Amino acid sequence: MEMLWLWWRTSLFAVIIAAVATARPYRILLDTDVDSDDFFAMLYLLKLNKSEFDLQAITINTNEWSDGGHSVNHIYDILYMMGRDDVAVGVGGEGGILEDGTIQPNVGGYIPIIDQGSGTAGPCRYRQTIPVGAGGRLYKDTNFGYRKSFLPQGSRRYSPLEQPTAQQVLIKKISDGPISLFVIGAHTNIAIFLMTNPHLKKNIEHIYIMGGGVNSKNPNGGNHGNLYTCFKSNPYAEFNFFGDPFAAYQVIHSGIPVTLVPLDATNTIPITQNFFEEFERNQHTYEAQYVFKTLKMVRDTWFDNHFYESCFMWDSFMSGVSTSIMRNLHKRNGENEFAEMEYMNITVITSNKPYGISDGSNTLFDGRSVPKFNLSKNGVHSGHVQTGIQDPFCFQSNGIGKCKDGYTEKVSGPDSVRVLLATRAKQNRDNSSSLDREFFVSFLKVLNQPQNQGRFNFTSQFPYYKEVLYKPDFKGEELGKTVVFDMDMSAGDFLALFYLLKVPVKTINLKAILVTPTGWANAATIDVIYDLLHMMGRDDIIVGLGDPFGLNQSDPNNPSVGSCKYLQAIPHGSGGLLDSDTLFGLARDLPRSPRRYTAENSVEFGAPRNTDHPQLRQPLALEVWKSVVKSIDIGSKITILTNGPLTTLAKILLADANASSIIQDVFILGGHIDYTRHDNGNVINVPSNKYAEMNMFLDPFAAKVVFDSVLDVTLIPLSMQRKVCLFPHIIKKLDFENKTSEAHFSQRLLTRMYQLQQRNHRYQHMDTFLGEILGAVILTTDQRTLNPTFEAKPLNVEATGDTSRDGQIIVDPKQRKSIKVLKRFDHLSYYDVFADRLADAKQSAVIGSFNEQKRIWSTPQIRTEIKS
Ligand SMILES: *[C@@H]1O[C@H](CO)[C@@H](O)[C@H](O)[C@H]1NC(C)=O
Ligand SMILES: *[C@@H]1O[C@H](CO)[C@@H](O)[C@H](O)[C@H]1NC(C)=O
Ligand SMILES: *[C@@H]1O[C@H](CO)[C@@H](O)[C@H](O)[C@H]1NC(C)=O
Ligand SMILES: *[C@@H]1O[C@H](CO)[C@@H](O)[C@H](O)[C@H]1NC(C)=O
Ligand SMILES: *[C@@H]1O[C@H](CO)[C@@H](O)[C@H](O)[C@H]1NC(C)=O
Ligand SMILES: *[C@@H]1O[C@H](CO)[C@@H](O)[C@H](O)[C@H]1NC(C)=O
Ligand SMILES: *[C@@H]1O[C@H](CO)[C@@H](O)[C@H](O)[C@H]1NC(C)=O
Ligand SMILES: *[C@@H]1O[C@H](CO)[C@@H](O)[C@H](O)[C@H]1NC(C)=O
Ligand SMILES: [Ca+2]
Ligand SMILES: [Ca+2]
Repeated sequence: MEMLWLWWRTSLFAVIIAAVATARPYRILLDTDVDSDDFFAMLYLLKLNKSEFDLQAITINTNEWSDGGHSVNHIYDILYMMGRDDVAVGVGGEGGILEDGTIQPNVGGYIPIIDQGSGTAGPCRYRQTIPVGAGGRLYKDTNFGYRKSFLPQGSRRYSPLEQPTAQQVLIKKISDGPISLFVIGAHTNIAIFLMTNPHLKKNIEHIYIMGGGVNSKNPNGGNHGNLYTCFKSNPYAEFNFFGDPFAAYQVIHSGIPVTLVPLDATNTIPITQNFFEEFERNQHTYEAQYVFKTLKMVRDTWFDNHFYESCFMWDSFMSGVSTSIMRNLHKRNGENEFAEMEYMNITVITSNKPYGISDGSNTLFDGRSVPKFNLSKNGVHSGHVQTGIQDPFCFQSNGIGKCKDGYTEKVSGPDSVRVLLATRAKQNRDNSSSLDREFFVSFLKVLNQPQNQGRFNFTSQFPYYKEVLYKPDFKGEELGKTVVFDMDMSAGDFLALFYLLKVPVKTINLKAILVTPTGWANAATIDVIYDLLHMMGRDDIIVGLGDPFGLNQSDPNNPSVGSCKYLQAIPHGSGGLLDSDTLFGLARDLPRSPRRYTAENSVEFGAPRNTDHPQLRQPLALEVWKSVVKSIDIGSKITILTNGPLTTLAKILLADANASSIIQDVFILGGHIDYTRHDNGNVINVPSNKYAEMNMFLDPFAAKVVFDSVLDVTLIPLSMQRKVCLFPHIIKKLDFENKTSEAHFSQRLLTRMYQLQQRNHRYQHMDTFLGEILGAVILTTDQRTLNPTFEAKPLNVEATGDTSRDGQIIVDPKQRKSIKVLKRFDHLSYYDVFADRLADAKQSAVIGSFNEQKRIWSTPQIRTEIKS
């Protein structure tokens, strides 16, 4: 009897185990390029029942639509809203691929495999098809402005050298057990992982991909692909595959089962007006609100008048199709609720026929006796590889491009792979509904369901949230000379800005900031400037965003895209854009300004249509310039300090014939002159160019326009900046009691930069940023303090298009005009001058930090008075 009972109990136990095993959650890792559509996909996954689908990790692909620093914080915000701080997030990495093909650990995925060298600086062969500014990365990095206005902020954030890398996260999560990969960006991260960890492939059950286009026809023009900025050279590719065709090939051909949701299927699920309106009526959760807001801004800023026909559910549709297939795995042919499926044999084109040539376009073969990665000499990878939007190889006289890089072509034979492929979206089974696709119903249902709901948005995170603008009242005060600060947003520029804000207004009247995004940060970093101004109680200072391309760098046929000929000298990863974008991870500690970058726009300013709040539109540099000119008294003039490339100033000179007559003088931080053989410039990633300085190099044509103008120019050259680059000195000087908030923040920033410099060679050049404060100090201190002396020299800037010489400055006696050059100053007092200024209680921060703001927004109090 007892034996029988025991037997009964164990078999019941076995039955329970079996039930649990089939109902196991599917572990999912999502690799994303952080486009808007990616958030729709991500939130859809996060809303599903976690005991069915468990999103374990997100790795960020930084080849295309967004930048690393902005992306990682953006994803942290989403996960925080959704109560999912447990989801691992990986971005970047400093490893490279050696000349012999050895893939080092932690390759960052910033650069496609074919161009990946040893660092994170490099060209933009494929990425140049994506707009850098409005309509592209600027919109994605800021989520049209909603990232800061809507998403709550938790404690996770990017932090230099501490952020888990994409490869670390992939290795960890795939080692932990069976997992499915969802890939909704370019394939660099996943390909690098597969190439370096073949022994872990067995843990990857399946790879689901949004990408490619096999029998697809783009509704606008009938091309296979969707590279709308480059149909004339490549009408075949789809963006995700084009971002790194060689990587996509590696993934598709990895032997792991692949399901593709290509353009064939996504082209059949356009975001219709009916769906849009139904969504507008159904926003019952924060995440639904957030997605709708974003989608609406995508619509309102859409480049043509065919949004409802030409914007599709891409990544979100893929997340629906894939999870539905996973629920029906017992069926053999990918049967699912949302899409018709078919098996097809395809490949990914990575180079163009004829194969086996060597024409300088293909770094995997050119100039090598053994091709990189041991590729076959006359194989599919050995042809011409598209070099850019204007690659002459790709053009044909009929106007239809012939390059196929990134195309998922239907092929047969040994070099083809059988994949399961979605061919079209299924009709809504309920034919009385206004939603014509089954997936629309699911998407709205899932986003609005009460399960796994977002906890709050930014304004509801804090019960006493209030937007306050701090504007000082200078009435009755005597104001000093009008100054406009033109910065490229490197860490040193932010320190210089603190300094300028502390100089008494009776000495200088800082009226406006021009942001030049052709240097150390991208345009989205403009938000950090707003935050700093808010902290310092200077929401009155207007900020103008400059053009994202240097002179002669945008594409003549399509100015929203272009080359990165000079900008490629700046690393994407550590010590480069990743850190500049986030102010070395500290930008999130600044209080949040109600002012922020927004994609809001109006017809009046050339937008295709008005958005809801055109008054919030971000002013452009030229508009800000004009408004400063208008605001000053007749007869008075403007002083300009430039701390970055001279792009914005040159464009002002070219656009406004009166500008030079209203500019008193210009102080330019940059340029390297009077060097000797051992005194190199600082463009370290272009070794052939020994003597250029970064600000000149990044836009040599602009520098030439400014140098050749009639302006009264004073140069603060590299040799002078190098006299004031001792971190320990300046950090120590800032170490006084009762620090002002700005001194405290500056000291933290400098300390962090100094520690990074000591810890890792990617941060060797940190002291370059320290010297950037010098321009602001020289401009605003009187003769007695630093005792500066200047000499006049006839100078010429090299600007011919040759990157091994461009940006160098030559003393040229034939030059009729002379430029004042800072020759000497008391550099020992410099640190005191800076520290004393920041210590001064006058013109100090109005609100010290985000933490202080959180305290105010969490406690009931009347706090309307404004310090000044
Ligand atoms: C989630 O799935 C589990 C296991 O299938 C089930 O027990 C639970 O009720 C589901 N939760 C919801 C909210 O549907
Ligand atoms: C946050 O959510 C609340 C409540 O749904 C809403 O009223 C508010 O507008 C949202 N905040 C933003 C910035 O959209
Ligand atoms: C390349 O191929 C050669 C000859 O087949 C082989 O000896 C060598 O190990 C291979 N190298 C790599 C990196 O696979
Ligand atoms: C399709 O690809 C598979 C490999 O995935 C191959 O075995 C098969 O022969 C191919 N079929 C055709 C018709 O080429
Ligand atoms: C909708 O479907 C029902 C049942 O399949 C069918 O009887 C009806 O004619 C359909 N209506 C339309 C408008 O297609
Ligand atoms: C660069 O642009 C300027 C102004 O747009 C033009 O005058 C000049 O010819 C261009 N130079 C080159 C090398 O394209
Ligand atoms: C330049 O100045 C003249 C004279 O003050 C004025 O008439 C003209 O409109 C100005 N041009 C621009 C572009 O501002
Ligand atoms: C710092 O502040 C405290 C409290 O406000 C004050 O007692 C102290 O004297 C201050 N110290 C200095 C050096 O100003
Ligand atoms: Ca994507
Ligand atoms: Ca700078």
